[in-house]
Amino acid sequence: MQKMKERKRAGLGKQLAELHRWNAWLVVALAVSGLILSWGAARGWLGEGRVWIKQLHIYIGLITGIVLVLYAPLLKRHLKQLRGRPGQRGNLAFVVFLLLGWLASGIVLWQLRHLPPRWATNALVIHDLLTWVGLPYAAYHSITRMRWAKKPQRRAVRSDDSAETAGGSDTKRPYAGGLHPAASPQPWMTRRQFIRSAVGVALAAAVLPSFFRWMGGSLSLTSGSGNIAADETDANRMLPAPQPLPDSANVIGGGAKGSFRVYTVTPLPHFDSDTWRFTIDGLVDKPATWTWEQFLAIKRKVQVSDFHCVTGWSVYGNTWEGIPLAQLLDAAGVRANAQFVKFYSGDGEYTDALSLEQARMKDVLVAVLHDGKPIHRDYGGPVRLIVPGMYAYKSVKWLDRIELIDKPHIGYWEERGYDNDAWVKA
Ligand SMILES: Nc1nc2c(c(=O)[nH]1)N[C@H]1C(S)=C(S)[C@@H](COP(=O)(O)O)O[C@H]1N2
Ligand SMILES: [Mo]
Repeated sequence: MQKMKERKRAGLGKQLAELHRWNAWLVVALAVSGLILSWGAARGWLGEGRVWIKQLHIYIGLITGIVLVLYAPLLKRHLKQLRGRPGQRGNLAFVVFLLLGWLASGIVLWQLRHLPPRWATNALVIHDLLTWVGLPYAAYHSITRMRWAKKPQRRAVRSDDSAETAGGSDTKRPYAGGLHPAASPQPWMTRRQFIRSAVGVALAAAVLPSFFRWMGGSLSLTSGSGNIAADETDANRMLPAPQPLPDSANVIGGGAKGSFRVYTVTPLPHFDSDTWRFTIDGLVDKPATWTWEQFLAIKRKVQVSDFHCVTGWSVYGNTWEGIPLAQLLDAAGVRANAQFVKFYSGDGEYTDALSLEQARMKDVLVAVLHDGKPIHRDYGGPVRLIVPGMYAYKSVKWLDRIELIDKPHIGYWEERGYDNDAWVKA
């Protein structure tokens, strides 16, 4: 009877150890791929690889779901095994909570094209928040459990160590070594405590600054503009500054909610009104090139719209001011054989395209101001395209040329695996 119980216990221990190992490696793989995906500066040189890494991240995430399913029937016995060890039970509960949270929010992000954007917005906040908390926790957990961190060096440590594995407080437990602890002087901190604190402090120092920066940005869904502080100097030198129309100056959208993540596939370019030019050419009757001052003389309109990135973040209620694309097209006189409109970024790399019919939608804007202010260089200023009905990879930053063409053009990200159909489902 006793033996059978023991054997059963050993079997459970083995299964749990196996699942724990799997889970640990999956979390490492998810952490690495996830951090790469969130690393804005790597977008350009990763190119198509980014789309692959995203697929990989999704598949690995789904595998953690399988590990959780395999674990579920063991949960009850595992908890029983951990009776009287509140520390370890707490750890278990937290890890399961993390994994379920990552999985659920990850599935929403994976399927975001079929869901309302608000779902993805919330799922991304949850996914990120769990990552901010969960990754340092996982790092702490694995570092402090490594053999060298546990290895007792002195007797005084040993007593603490055995008490610790039993779940916390270092009193009550009978002393495991030969000597009574009182016989040797107690160090003010055991090796184990020291290592734990050092690891904790180091991780906090490494993570907290960027965490607070993220809090200030991503979580400030209610605070005003998603753009960086107004006094932050703009790398562009565009003079004179565009004067906002009243609707724009009054920010009729009430101020953008959420924050833009700065995306670029090249080093951030910058522009000077002395050399900046804007061109419309290709299959038009009246190709034209404008200087900044001439461009500012073109009649503009104000619109309020939401902005959705296909990676899950959105900025709601942007007050954009700019030239409706249809107006520019009409002025240029689109020829009958033109079928598509190609957009060029002044970064020299990024392009995208719309069909003529899409380009003539009335909310497609060649934008110059955001929430009453010139568009900051980081966010595509002085001039960027805005296509509210589609994911923002269509919204070319640093737009400086529009070309009318008769064949489809595959844009920068579409060439690297993004869907040419960029419609946001309402
Ligand atoms: N020139 C250029 N335009 C671009 C991009 C880019 O990398 N380069 N990224 C696109 C994508 S995927 C998004 S989500 C938005 C991001 O705009 P933001 O950097 O102002 O947040 O710009 C779009 N336009
Ligand atoms: Mo995007």
